[in-house]
Amino acid sequence: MQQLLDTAEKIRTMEIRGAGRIAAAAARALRDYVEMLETSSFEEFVAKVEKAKSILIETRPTAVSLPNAVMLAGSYDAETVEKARSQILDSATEFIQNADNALDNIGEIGAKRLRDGDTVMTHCNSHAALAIIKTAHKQGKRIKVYATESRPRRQGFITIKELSDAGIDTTLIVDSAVRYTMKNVDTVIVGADSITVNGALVNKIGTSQLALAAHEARVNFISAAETYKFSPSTLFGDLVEIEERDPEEVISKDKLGDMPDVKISNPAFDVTPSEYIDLIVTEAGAFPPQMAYVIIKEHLGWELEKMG
Ligand code: RUB
Repeated sequence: MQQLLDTAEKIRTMEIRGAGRIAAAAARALRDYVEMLETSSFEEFVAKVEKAKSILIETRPTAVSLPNAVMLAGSYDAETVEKARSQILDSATEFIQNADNALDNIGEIGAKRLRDGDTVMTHCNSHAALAIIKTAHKQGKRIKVYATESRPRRQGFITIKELSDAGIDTTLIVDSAVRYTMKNVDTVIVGADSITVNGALVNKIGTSQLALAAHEARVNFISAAETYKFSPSTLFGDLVEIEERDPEEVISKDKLGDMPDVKISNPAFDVTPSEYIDLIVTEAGAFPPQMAYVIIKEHLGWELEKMG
């Protein structure tokens, strides 16, 4: 259990971050926990596995990849400890493997949308978005990237490191330079924490500003998202909870000093409506956002059965 609690803490504090990494870490933690779980009572096994699942799911509220990963990795229908254990080990291993392959497919599919000489803008740090840019670069296309800083946690610094390590022409901009810079951009590519049934994209705070600026400048706007980033519960009316993080991430109490009455708001994600999204690139193909329902139905049907 201690290992699983450590992973949960790393997700909460963002030592492990990004919807895809969070999903894979949760699947691994659950697999390792189940492998070591010592009990011969099936009731106890079920209770402990369910408890472990909710500990992982409760770490961060916005990325649907987390509950989807825990449900897919932790699925079993056997009614004995050993059979259920072995089904979970298989499900979790399959999820981790599929998630890895999905990134390769997204890279291949999305790279077709980039031409030699294109300039891309990206936001935060998304492995799915970077898979597209890196694949196009490996194919010999000359791609230039503007990466936003992504305050307050500055995930843009991770992005510029990854891009420059890959030998890609990279420029860092502050978040408020997005609209000014958009005139030089051909395509915006971002990741996804959740995609709702009506094709809205929930992603790092500021994403909707990129989308708005891209729309105004007639620039393509693409989200790169594995199918497990679509949210089945939105089909049943649930809203995606936007995580509000510690104000200390924005400014420390010391620096606020003589302004104790000033409040700090630190929403970690925002919502981009489907009208501003040209394409969602998944491992199963490139879809318009209006097809979110079909993706949920075909790829996350297990969840619908459980709910329906
Ligand atoms: C990360 C973020 C990323 C998505 C997709 O937010 O918004 O764009 O999670 O990432 P945080 P990936 O840093 O708060 O976790 O494509 O790597 O899954």
